[in-house]
This record gives sequence, structure tokens and C-alpha cells, in this order.
Amino acid sequence: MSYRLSVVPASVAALLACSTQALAQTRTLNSGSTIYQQTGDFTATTGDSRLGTGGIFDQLFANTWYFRTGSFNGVRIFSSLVTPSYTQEAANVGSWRWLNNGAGPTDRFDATLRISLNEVAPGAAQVLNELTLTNRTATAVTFNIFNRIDLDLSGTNTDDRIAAAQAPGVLAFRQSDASTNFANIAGFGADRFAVNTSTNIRNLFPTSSLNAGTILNLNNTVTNAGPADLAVALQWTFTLNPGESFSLASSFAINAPAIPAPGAAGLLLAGGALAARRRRR
Ligand SMILES: [Ca+2]
Ligand SMILES: [Ca+2]
Repeated sequence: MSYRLSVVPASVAALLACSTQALAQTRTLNSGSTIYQQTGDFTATTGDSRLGTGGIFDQLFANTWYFRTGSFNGVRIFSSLVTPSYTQEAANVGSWRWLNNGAGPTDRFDATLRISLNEVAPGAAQVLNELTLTNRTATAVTFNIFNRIDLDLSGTNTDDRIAAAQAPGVLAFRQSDASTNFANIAGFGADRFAVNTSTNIRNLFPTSSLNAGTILNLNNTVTNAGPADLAVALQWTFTLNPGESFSLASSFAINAPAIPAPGAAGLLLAGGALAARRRRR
């Protein structure tokens, strides 16, 4: 079968309209022939994302964000308490903004998540997640941010393998399968990670609005390297004083390097800010 990806969105929209997610918002980014979709504005607890590149539409199951704040043990999906506003900044860039998010008066924060899609060449594309978070309380708060990235390379989900490749300042992973396709995944300044089956990674996080009682810290272990339906979770831990902001980023790419070149300088700055922040702690 051969078709142009550029004609897919209308049919995808029609399919989604018939699905159980008919009421959920779907945000679509386009770069060349590559399509990225985010459904549910970070309320969906199973799969929420799609990536189409090189004529293979569904190579991404989830790109989901969660938080745990200082005085609450539970992990919450980002929009469980606050509905974000969405801005389509460009055809290939979307941003979500949450105001006064958090579980209570000692946990209030504002956050902006920007997702950028960059087609390097037909069949090769990068997705960059950039999250900026501001402490809106009157005291210092420790934040834990989690990103679940569940790629299904080549659109086939049971034949994938993931290997970890840690380097200073970045947690990096390479996903491969029976095809010649590959993916690079990176968490810039991330503190912890987990690699396991898609189901086990999903079960670390809430299936409703909150996982309470157990403090989640990822185990820094590749528990299942495949071949299987796999996923990666990343965790950042940082403390912010009142009014202070912090930026972090993650990236994943199919048949391309994980770091989009246009954002490299900004990411390095973010890494520097992270190092400074940790030294002061
Ligand atoms: Ca695959
Ligand atoms: Ca997967």
C-alpha cells in the first residue's frame, strides 16, 4: 500500500471521531510528510500520541507527562487537576500551558510544555519536548517530573529492542527492531529512567487521576530489552524556590539523532542551569 502522508489527517480525524476518544482533543503537528498527534491534552492514561513518518503512520503510542510534588506521594498525569490552554505556535509546534497546577496550596506551579516536530528527511523525524515549570508557592518545593515514551518502531510493537547508553547530562536510549529503522530517545538532565514492557511502564503511572501511597522513583534499570512491546520512562527531580523556574527537555527521533540541531544551544543552556541548580542545593 502506498499513500501520501500529507493526505492522512482528514482520514485520521474521521477515524478518531468514531473512536471512544471522540470527545478528546487531538492536536496535530506537521513537518514535511511527517505527522505528530497528541490526543486528550494529557488526560489519556493509556495511549495518547501518534507519529507518522516514511509512510508508516503509527510509530508512537504514548508521549505522556506526569508530576509528583513535594508534600504529596501520588503521581498525577499533567492535566488531572487543571485543564491546559493550547496554542498552535506553528504547523510543527504546539504548546500546552497549565496555571496553578498541583494538589494543594503547598504545591502550586505553572508549566508550559512545547512539542516540536522536525522532519529531517522523508522517513526521518525528530520530536522535542520542552517543559518549563515555575514554583507558585511561598516556599521551596521539590518537583518530580516523569515522561513516558512508548514508541512502536516501524509500526510493529512486539519486535522492538531498547539499549541504554548513558552519558553525562543526558540519559540516552536506542530502539531497534527487525527492520533497518531505529529510534534515539534522550532525557536531557534526567535523573532516573526505567525501560520495561509497555504495560509495565504504563502501570507505574495512574490509570485514574492519582497513584497514592507509594513514592515512585524509577529504578534506572533496563528490565526487559526485548524483543517486546517496550517503553521508556524518564524522571527529573529538582527543587525550586518561590517564583523560580526550571526547564527540562526530552527528545525522540526515528532514523535521526535525538537532538534537533536548532534547539541544541537552548538545551545546553538548560543543562547548565540544571548543574548550577544542583550545586546550590
Ligand atoms: Ca517494531
Ligand atoms: Ca512500544
